[in-house]
Amino acid sequence: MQEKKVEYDREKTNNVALLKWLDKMVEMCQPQSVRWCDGSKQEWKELTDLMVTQGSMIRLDKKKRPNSFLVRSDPQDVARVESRTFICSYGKDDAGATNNWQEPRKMRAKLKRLFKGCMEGRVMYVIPFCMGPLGSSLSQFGVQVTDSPYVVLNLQIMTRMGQAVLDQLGEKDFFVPCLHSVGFPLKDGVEDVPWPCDPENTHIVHFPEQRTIVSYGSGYGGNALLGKKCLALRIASCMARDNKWMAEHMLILGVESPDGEKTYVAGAFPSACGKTNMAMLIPPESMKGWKVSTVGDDIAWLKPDANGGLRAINPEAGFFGVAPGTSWETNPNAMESMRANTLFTNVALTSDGDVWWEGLTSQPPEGLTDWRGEEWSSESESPAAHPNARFTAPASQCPTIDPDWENPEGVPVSAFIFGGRRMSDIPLVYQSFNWNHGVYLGATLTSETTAAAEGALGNLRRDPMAMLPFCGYNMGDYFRHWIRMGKQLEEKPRIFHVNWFRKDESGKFLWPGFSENMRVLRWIVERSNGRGRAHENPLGWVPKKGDLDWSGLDFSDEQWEELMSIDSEKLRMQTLRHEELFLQLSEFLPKEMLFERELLVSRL
Ligand code: TSX
Ligand code: MN
Repeated sequence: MQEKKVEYDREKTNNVALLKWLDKMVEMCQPQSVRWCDGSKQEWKELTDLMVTQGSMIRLDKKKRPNSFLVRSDPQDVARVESRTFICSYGKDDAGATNNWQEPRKMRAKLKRLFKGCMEGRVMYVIPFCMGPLGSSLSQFGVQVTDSPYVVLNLQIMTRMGQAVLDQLGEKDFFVPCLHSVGFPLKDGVEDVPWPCDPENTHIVHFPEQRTIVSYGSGYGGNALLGKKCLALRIASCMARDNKWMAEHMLILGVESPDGEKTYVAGAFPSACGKTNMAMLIPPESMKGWKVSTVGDDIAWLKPDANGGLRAINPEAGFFGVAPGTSWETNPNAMESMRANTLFTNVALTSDGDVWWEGLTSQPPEGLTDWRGEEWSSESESPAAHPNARFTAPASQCPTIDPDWENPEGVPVSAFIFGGRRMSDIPLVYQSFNWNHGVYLGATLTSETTAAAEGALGNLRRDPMAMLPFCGYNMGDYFRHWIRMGKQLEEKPRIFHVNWFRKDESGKFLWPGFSENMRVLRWIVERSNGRGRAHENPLGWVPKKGDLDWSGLDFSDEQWEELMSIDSEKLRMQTLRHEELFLQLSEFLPKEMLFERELLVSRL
């Protein structure tokens, strides 16, 4: 095959490093043409029209779901693939035992073979993007090249992108090069398919020292929208370690008290804990004057400020949320956010051109088409929407979006919350005794899984700080970085653990959850502001029933006692037994974590 010299517009930027990188990418991938993306409405229209015409996308009913579209992925390309995600640091120990590692030189050789000619017959889209508000010192630039118009459309919602980014990037500023291909070249008369991909050869690769990302073979979510998990978590966690800030898998929300006091908290929750619902929480009407606002639902970048406190931005501009389970009952703000200008992936299609998924309504409507494009009825064996079906919606459309969500200075964070799904043993809420004890709570974060899964302890799965799949370096060093941040900070956020999912003996949830979580949130912000009462127990500082606001909720003393009870003997045995992850990391584990474990065991 003769290599063609593909020309492209070199006048868009004076950034020599960018042009040099693009030259290399174009020569390697051999696209038919190159298109600079500008993030405009015109571009959105052209690419949605193109995908609809190609049969890759369905325009939803213009009245019911204006300017919104449904995409169905290949059934083999429906989620992140952790087994194909690599951290290619020079040393294996720098990636740590919880990451896949391969020697960078070997990986580069493999990727070169995969990428050679991989964009033949396709357009290479060049997407300059910014994670974080434009003009913020906490933001980071990236440039993604991709052969997927679906990626361009998603990044229009999820990031700030286009010419304004190129202008700000200027000539020498640092950016993260992100190379992506679906791995389906159109050579020798190969016909295109609605969702091109190459599942057999999928690779999601990070080079933390070079701060570069290469992704091949998948067009889905975190595998393909490289600004999100790859840049904003894996690469950013390495930048944060080196430059003394924090890149965390956390929601950010604001709490406003009736007298106008505003407190921001950030929260890490493993999957299936309702993190997006929490980020968009609506307080119960009976708690008059209390308000919650949303800064972000997934990722927080936090930097120490001049006063020794922490300030946070949401590096994203949209929500890439799991659709199933989202409804007007569980999350009205998410429902409002996706009323228009939204991309839906792998949800079901209704006969009147709208979307549906399990949990949206108690009864499915008649005449559904499932996520694979097949007719579906309630007798069908499989769900109508894929369990990992997504909506991509602009954050600006969220009714509770915080007035400061795009403040370049970020928002001041007063508390961290770690949450797990724990059916039987952990109380509703407790506060750590101090920073290092709080780091221990995050490091030992554990959640119940529905099925016996990889890395599971029974059906309990360890997910330290909800970062296990997203930390770009050694987890032991990551805990050490947290401890070091605590030493650096004058005004440390207070640290809490919550559990909305405790059940009684008959299997009934003890806590009503959802809006009622505001009662816990109120106690958390009052504690963080130096008020609010608490009492010592072996796990930490806990509220007595009278320390929470119960206005408008019937909750008996007996229910409260059961919800907050701890079985010291059981917890002690568990602490001693469930050491798998700690042992896996043992030679890198900070001694402070071992001390905290010893202290906990002796308190129990
Ligand atoms: O998101 C949830 N949150 C956080 C909300 C701000 N969910 C859904 C999790 C699935 C991803 C919850 N589910 C929460 C919760 O606080 N709590 C529960 C458990 C629960 C489920 C149903 C009820 C109560 C608790 N229903 C009734 O009590 C009627
Ligand atoms: Mn996430």
